[in-house]
Amino acid sequence: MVAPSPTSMMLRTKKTKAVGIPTIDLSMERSELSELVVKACEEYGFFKVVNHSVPKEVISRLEEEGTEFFSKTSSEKHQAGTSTPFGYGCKNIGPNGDMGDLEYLLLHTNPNSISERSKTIAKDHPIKFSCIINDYVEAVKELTCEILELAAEGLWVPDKSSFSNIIKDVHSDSLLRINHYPPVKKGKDNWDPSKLQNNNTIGFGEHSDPQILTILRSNNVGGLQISTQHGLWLPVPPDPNEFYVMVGDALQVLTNGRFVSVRHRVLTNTTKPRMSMMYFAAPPLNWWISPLSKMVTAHNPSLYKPFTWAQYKQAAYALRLGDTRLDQFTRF
Ligand code: GA4
Repeated sequence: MVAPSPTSMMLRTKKTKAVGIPTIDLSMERSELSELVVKACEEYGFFKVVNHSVPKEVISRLEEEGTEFFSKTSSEKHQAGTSTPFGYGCKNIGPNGDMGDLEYLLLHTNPNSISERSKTIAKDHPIKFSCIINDYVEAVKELTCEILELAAEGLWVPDKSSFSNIIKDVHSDSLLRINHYPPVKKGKDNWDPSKLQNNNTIGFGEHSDPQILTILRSNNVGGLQISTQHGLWLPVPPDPNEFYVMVGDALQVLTNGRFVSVRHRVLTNTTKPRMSMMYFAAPPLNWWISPLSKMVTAHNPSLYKPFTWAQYKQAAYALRLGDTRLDQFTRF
């Protein structure tokens, strides 16, 4: 078998322009880094980061907890609370009938909320569980702030903390999600050709994330795909040691459309279980979201009406998963 080379992960568009997922090495020189972050956020709204600061043990401990939780019986898992929206969910995504071939844990990252949830998710070791979640959230939040500061520098925003301060707020509405996609075997019950994508079922349907930034890590099983600006679905190679970064709708607004939120989906594997963990970095509920003044000029007027994060969430939860929610808040 031939080992995959970087070029083998690239696709070509009709005009033979190579498209591939940007990889950003965080140990590089800062000025170069900030330019690369901006470029990736503009072109893909998606990139991979390597040489990040999140300790390996912090990641592996969360992975172990996730594996332990999802191996429980269905009735034990349901005791973690129904996902409306927080707790354990199975197949249902959101309140409007969206379904996927997955199960998940969705948690608010507020430490009090984590401590309460731990009592039902990990009944026999709630304190250990909440420490593992808090350590992961803190480490990934730090990585998120570093990336947001690089983005602000690359955009020449005068205060490089303009984006990161939003998620550092103690009332930030950031979330942590652990998704488990059991393998889906070909069988007469689940193999309806009209519901298949390249012979796989849909684990999590096409959507963009409403928040500022999503930091994703998965085990070694693929399935994630991103939609490029050329309308191609690009498979994302799994890498358990590194993180993928996704621009969310709120960052698209803060940059007045210069960065694009990435549409993505997950297909199930036919033989292996995929587990992924996402940190969704969000503003506090009462935070007003509108383009930073640096991003608005006479030639480039604000594309969006101001709205609070609570208003945006309300709009998101009133729509289907795949709907484009920003349309309701555009000026033109
Ligand atoms: C997508 C990103 C996050 O997973 C999430 C999802 C949320 C949910 O599963 O409850 C939503 C979805 C997500 C976007 C539109 C609404 C809300 C399901 C849904 C139909 C937790 C989030 O914040 O938005």
